Amino acid sequence: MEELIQMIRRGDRAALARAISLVEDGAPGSRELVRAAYRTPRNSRVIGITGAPGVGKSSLVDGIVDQLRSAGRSVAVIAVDPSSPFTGGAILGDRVRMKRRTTDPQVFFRSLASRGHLGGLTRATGDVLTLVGVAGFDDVLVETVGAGQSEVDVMKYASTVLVVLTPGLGDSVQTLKAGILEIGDVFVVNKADLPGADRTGAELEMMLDMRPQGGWRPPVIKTVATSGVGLDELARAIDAHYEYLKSSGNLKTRVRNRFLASIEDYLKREMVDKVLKAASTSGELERCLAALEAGEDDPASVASRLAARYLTAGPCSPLVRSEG
Ligand SMILES: Nc1nc2c(ncn2[C@@H]2O[C@H](COP(=O)(O)OP(=O)(O)OP(=O)(O)O)[C@@H](O)[C@H]2O)c(=O)[nH]1
Ligand SMILES: [Mg+2]
Repeated sequence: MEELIQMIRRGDRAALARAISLVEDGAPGSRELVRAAYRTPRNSRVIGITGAPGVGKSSLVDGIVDQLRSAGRSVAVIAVDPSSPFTGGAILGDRVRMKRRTTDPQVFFRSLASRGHLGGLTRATGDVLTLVGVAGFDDVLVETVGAGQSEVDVMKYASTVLVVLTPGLGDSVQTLKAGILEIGDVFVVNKADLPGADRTGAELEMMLDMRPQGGWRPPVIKTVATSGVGLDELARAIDAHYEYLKSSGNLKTRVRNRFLASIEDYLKREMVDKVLKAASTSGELERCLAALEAGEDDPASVASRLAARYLTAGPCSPLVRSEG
């Protein structure tokens, strides 16, 4: 695995693709691989792109890749869950579209299919981003359909988050998924060639003005991804946000928060495993379930009791065990 990491570091794209597959499948040795990846310097800028199905995220990614390539930067694109029920056919379109880039060694494209298990998508994406970072790309673009919590959670891994909307839906700004407005660093009104772009832009500006001020005020940028209008402005906004993160010290905070979120994620799993295993071995879990069935207890009380009993940090029961 150490050797595979070295190959990725030297720019071997086939090795990178293989490593991503191992992580995606949770194959034997993949934890070891990720562990080695975390111990290798990574300095990629991670740009997240999220928004409702069909707003033009992939088209924008395409345009942004062009912008970044003209600036001489290498780019990896990770499209998360393009096989969602909303976007059945998109994966094919994405593949065809990105095909013309396969001749450019400074562009790497990969789709990640959601394996459907809760939290697994976020975790796998974080690991994949770490691997891509080892490959030394200047920029990593992550596209997710902002349809569910896990897709929004993926944006935790980005240092700059683009939230994409389209005009014409009238109330598109009002129907923004809760939480999406908060995570946006740059807002994009794509399909600005369609009627209503100015109104959508104005509504967004108004909502952003109502946010607590201080620090970075997200810009609202109108684009026509299919013809390239506004993409240079978008690229400048991405750069400006990154500069802001660096000069304000917030980049460090974001990276730390990302690590913290990751630790939290693993910790929850460790603790749940530990408590359930212990309670099951002792037979207590069975008794609790019987009490619940008989209407003599409730899940919250059971959980508190089990946690109090089995989450004791003694020398014989370390909270953190090494990965087996
Ligand atoms: N008129 C207009 N159409 C656009 C624009 N940008 C993208 N489209 C079209 O909108 C459709 C969806 O574009 P995609 O880039 O696949 O959108 P997406 O958000 O990636 O879609 P999913 O991944 O399926 O959620 C395609 O038919 C694009 O050609 C734009 O600026 N103006
Ligand atoms: Mg897409």
